[in-house]
Amino acid sequence: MRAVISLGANIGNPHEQMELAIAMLKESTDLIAISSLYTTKPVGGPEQPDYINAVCIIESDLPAMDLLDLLHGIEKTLGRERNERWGPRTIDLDLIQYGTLLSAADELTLPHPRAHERRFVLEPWHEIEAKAILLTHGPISDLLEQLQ
Ligand code: A4P
Ligand code: MG
Repeated sequence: MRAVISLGANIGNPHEQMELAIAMLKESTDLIAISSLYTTKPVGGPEQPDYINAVCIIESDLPAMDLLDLLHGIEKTLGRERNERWGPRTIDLDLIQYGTLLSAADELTLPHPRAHERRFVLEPWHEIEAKAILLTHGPISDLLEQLQ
């Protein structure tokens, strides 16, 4: 199944962490596409540095919870610590959408519940898949337009 994954980093060496995260994803899944890196202003949370954000599309056969575990493993390897919600991070890997799976579980909500309102997710995703549809909210090109 096709998975849309968002990457974000804003402390340590964000560019290097993004590169390493992509390399690790490539080892365990088929990487189909990766966006450019975007510099973005932090949304929510405390005062913190700007983010580097990107979106990639992979193909995977893993059950959804196993894919989330894989993402958490990569975060851990790259020194992610969970202190405060929406706080600064060495790397954050979120599963935005996985095939046509719908889930309302706290551990894994699919599609990601805040993707539709986040330019730092929609813009890089649109770059690599302009016609994509967010299952819960419709075409991402429309969502981006509404944000403008
Ligand atoms: N979880 C549930 N659904 C998912 C999913 N679809 N993908 C659970 C990933 N995780 C999911 O995540 C908290 C819990 O969400 C996990 O235990 C997981 O089981 P986390 O990564 O520990 O914490 P977080 O990222 O601080 O929380 P959250 O709510 O995921 O934050 P967001 O919404 O991802 O926001 N501004 C800019 N410019 N760029 C950013 O990348 N990121 C955030 C984080 C805030 N502001 C930002 C950015
Ligand atoms: Mg997260």
